[in-house]
Amino acid sequence: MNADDTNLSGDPQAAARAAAEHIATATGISRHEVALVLGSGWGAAADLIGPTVAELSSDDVPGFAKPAVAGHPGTIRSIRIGETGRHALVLGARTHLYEGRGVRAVVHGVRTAAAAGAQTLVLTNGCGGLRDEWSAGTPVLIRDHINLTATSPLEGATFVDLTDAYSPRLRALAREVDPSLHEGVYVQFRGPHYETPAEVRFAGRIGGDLVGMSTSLETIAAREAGLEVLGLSLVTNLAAGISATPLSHDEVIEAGRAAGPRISALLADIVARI
Ligand code: 8IG
Repeated sequence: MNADDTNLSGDPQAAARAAAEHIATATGISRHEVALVLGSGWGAAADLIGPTVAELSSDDVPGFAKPAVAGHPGTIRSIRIGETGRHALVLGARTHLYEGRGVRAVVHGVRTAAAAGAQTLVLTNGCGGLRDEWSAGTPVLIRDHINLTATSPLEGATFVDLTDAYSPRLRALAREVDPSLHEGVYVQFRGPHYETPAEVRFAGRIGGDLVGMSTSLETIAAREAGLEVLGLSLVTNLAAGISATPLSHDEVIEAGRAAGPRISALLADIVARI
């Protein structure tokens, strides 16, 4: 291994392979077929997927750092999926673009998941909702995204098709588990500030239903790596100007806590069928 392979200033794919090797050695699981990124509100879901085989502190894994956000645990877990003999790699530590570590750091977890053998990636997040019928605590399937970060995780002339970036097959599977699931278009802003009401109206006019600060860049990197992506948002607050009250991070944490049991069961049921 080159010294450079363990950080993100060299070849990012080599850094991902180094992280995947570390995970395989530290967990004793050579291949993780499914990977999940658990965002705000989704943290409890891992426990229902199956027994935890190993838990690593993310800052022990090459290229990962301690998470910056309250309510986002900094662990990477290997979980056996029910009795299937397959394993899920659960990334509890997402890096957001607004942390300033660069876009390579944002998608390092996704590239590591691909290098660890994953063919399916479940991306979850907490977000703002634009539809007033989607109250805080409503889970929504991501049908498509609009990336308003003005950046891409792809470097050089890497042209990746994003038609059906959010797998129609996995969306149908999720709706088999819960036919009441809504679908929406996720708009990624850079953050960390929430949007103004005018920006939320803009997001709606260009076709968005959800606003957040993650997921789109991860999906782009996942599609580059050939992963099949399922995106699940939890509306933890109505977006600015949609609700009468100002947004607060406490509200976000509380909505996630209250919705926890339902969305955890939903996620575990979906993962069991992937
Ligand atoms: I949780 O209202 C959460 N994340 N951009 N807007 C944006 N991100 C969010 C929001 C929101 N709520």
